[in-house]
Amino acid sequence: MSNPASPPAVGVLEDRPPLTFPPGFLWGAATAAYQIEGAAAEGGRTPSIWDTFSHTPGRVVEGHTGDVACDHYHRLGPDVALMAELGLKSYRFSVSWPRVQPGGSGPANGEGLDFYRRLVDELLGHGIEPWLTLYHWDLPQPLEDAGGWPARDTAARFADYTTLVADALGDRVRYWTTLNEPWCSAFLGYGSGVHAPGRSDGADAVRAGHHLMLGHGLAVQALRAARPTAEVGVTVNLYPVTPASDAPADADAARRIDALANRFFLDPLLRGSYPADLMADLADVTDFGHVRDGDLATISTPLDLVGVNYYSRHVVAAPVPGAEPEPYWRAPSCWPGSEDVRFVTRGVPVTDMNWEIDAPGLVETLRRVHEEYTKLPLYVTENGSAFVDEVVDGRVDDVDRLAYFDAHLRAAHEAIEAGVPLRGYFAWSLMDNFEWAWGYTKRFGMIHVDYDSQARIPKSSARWYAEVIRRNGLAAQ
Ligand code: IFM
Repeated sequence: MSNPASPPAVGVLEDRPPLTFPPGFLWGAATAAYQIEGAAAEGGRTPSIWDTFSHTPGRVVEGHTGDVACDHYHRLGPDVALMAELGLKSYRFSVSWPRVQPGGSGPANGEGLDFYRRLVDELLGHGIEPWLTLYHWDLPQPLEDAGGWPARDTAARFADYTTLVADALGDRVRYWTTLNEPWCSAFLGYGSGVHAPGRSDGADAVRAGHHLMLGHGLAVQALRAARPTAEVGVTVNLYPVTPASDAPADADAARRIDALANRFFLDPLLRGSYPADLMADLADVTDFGHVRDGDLATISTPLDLVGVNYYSRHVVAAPVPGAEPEPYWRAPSCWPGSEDVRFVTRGVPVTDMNWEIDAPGLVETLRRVHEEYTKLPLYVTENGSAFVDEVVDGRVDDVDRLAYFDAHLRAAHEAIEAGVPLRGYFAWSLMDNFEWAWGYTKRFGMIHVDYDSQARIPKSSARWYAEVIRRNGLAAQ
């Protein structure tokens, strides 16, 4: 996948009307433990699959690791003060499983839990609502050694870990999400292997996806038992999938990718079943023998909210016999059973990840979840863009990122006007951080991080977002 050094601008902000969001709209920003905390070997923390993966030569660009990251573990106070300066109403963070339950089983590590107690207390002290994600990809390494997410027992371990966190933090955290983006954990971690643990087996990816959702269902039940008043949900990353042409074969390619990317998760979580067409597409990959009686009822345990992460759209076309696959999707594939589907670029502006910028896709996605799946409150739990930033005279004028946020907030507002019960929006990300296989080479933050000095500089987008929050909406441009 090529990544242009200077991606095209999204467009200038002009002639745009002011928009106001509903009262109480939850304006936030998000991060994840391994991407920002650092302190990888401190306070009793033991390795996760991402420590092992990032320390394996060739896995992460330039050999970057999360050992130090943004050193947030040691900078919690000033970082929360920055959030307060921006006026954030909520902060979405994840708990590092190997920090609070080293090894992934057994008793809690008090020192690890204390870090999150301090974080939550600091947030509450500044009037910022903590939003806790239990799993943002950092599986304790011993659980991977025992089989990882393709192994059923990992789901039970996840529920035990959830109880430890709920007992420690349930008195002060109202909003909980179990998993972040299970598609990535399953299909990038065990399918293409471009994410930790770096395994490549289609059947394992499908099993991993099922056990992640089973773990989610068990975790919801554990949370409800420990904290009946908690607001509990899950975060899925969704894409509109569009056929490249009107040809029936392209429509079928879109159906297949939609099944794997979206419906693989939405249907079990919100309808309690796997889509029949998905199971047929995967017939040569797995017989779904790993699905046991009662699993789908557990997976679809009722929720209080659904989190949607939205970044871009997939445009796809039917396989061309004998053609080379697109480089990004070259085998091993993260699309088991549909490896030959072609991902097409339309020539529209892209971010530094080479992801097409498609704000209308957010309206489509939110409407689809609301109209086809659930009447529960929805939250955009991540949305944002990587661009190449330059520090000039101590400032970062990230107009492209700002325009991306503006366009997507307008889309979020359009969805609300269309009847979607969208209750909040979390910008990804609060600060630049470890972007997984891309290491520190991609910057998604509203706050610039100098990884040598750990100095933070709020970018133009951060100042702009602070004003959006202050007004509860967008000013006229
Ligand atoms: O950085 C990631 C995040 O961890 C999960 N959602 C997508 C972001 C950008 O790739």
